[in-house]
Amino acid sequence: MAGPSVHENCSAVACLEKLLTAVTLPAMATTYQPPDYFLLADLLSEEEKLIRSSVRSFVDEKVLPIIAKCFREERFPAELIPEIASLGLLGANLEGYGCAGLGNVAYGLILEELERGDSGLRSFVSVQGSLAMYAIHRFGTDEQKDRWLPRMARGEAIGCFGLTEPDFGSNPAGLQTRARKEGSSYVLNGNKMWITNGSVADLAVVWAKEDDRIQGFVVEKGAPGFSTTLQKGKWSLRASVTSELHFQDCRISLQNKLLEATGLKAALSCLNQARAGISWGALGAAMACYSEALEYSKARIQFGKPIASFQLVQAKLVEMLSEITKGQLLAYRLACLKDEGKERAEQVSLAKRNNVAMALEVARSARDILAANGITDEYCVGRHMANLESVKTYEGTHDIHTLIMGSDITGIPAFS
Ligand code: TGC
Ligand code: FAD
Repeated sequence: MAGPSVHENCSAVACLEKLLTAVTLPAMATTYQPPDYFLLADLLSEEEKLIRSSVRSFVDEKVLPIIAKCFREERFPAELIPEIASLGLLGANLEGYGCAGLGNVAYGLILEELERGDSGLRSFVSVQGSLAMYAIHRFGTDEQKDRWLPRMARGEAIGCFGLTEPDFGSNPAGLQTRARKEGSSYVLNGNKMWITNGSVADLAVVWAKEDDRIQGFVVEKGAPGFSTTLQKGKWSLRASVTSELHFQDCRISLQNKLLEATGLKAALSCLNQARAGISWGALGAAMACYSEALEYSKARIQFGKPIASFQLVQAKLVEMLSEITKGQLLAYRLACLKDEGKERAEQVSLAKRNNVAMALEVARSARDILAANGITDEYCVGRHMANLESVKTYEGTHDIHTLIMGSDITGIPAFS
């Protein structure tokens, strides 16, 4: 299998350099003090710290000033894509093809910072890098990789990942989308639903059954018989594009099959990548909520004192910080296991399940501390709380991850 060209390696290095030097550019001083009770920063390399600060500055300067308005208008801030790409954040832990080739701790820190801004932004980057690019990187032919990955890393081609269908969410094995070979084409029929980036994507990685075997295909925007419908009216992940994909006698070339992506296992192995990233992303949302609640509690006076002086408020803050700290250690260790190639899918389930449920509880507690102010979009806690309801559902619901772990520890699958 041919590796990436010299040119592509050079652009990966350029991405990384941009990421590392971004912090030296004139930047708005961040006032954000993330909780780090167990000195996790001591475990980070200088490179990881620099990457984190550059993404932190990007979020402070470019995301936070606009995100509440985007959420209100149910609009994904697509204008940020070029900068996200030029910082090397797309497919950042993939090797070659213009990708930054970062380790999983650095990649996790990127997702943590992005989700501190908004889960929708992290979703965009997760779907592009950990689902669509990863699927092509792992299962694609050399031609498919050369055609798509450099453009996807540069943000010039946007990808989506179509597994879920209207009648098959938690149980993708039953999916109904069909692919049949006809002459020099595959003909696809079926519908996908809840697909992040769907309506803005230049290519969709689509999972369909050929002779009852699940296979991966790349369907390009404009393919005859392929259309999308934007799903509107969400009260969660409003700053993210969610769409239905429709395939009606959709004709694609035989070359668009992901030859190595055979069986549900292939699709699920992509999910492992995104789920691991979510375990970091959710921390970012939780840390933003905790920080906002802590500041608020010190400034808000009731009964003549800051509410932070009341024991019940302190108990909430302590609970939030304790759970965040445990979640940080979990995500860090998972990333190290991934770097060593030792992680198991069930460990990924534990981290995704724990950290998302934790973040949702933290967001709810923070909203409670902000009380009435917590339901307005002047503060971030309500937006994060609403977003995390989706994050708890996608990439395997909380309960599906419970069953995955239950099956692992007892040896008895309880899915059906
Ligand atoms: P089961 O028989 O258990 O497994 C079928 C084959 O797959 C293997 N396998 C895995 N391989 C890699 N990674 C994993 N996590 C794997 N889990 C299972 C398994 O060993 C088997 O291999 P083989 O060789 O025997 O064929 O399959 P099942 O049909 O019983 O289903 C198991 C279950 C329920 C856990 C699975 O279907 C599941 O995970 N369901 C949840 C579906 C889900 O997570 N969908 C996510 C859609 S994408 C998305 O939500 C993107 S949101 C993105 C964003 O905006 O950020
Ligand atoms: P269902 O599977 O119908 O589940 C309903 C309830 O039943 C849940 O509580 C579930 O835990 C429970 N349940 C189901 N089976 C069992 C069981 N065996 N035992 C016990 N309880 C069970 N999908 C994609 O393919 N690509 C995407 O990009 C994508 N993006 C998304 C973005 C958003 C904003 C959202 C909300 C979803 C997205 N999804 C995407 C879909 C997501 O993966 C599914 O929603 C998820 O897998 C759950 O499927 P479902 O909603 O059909 O719920």
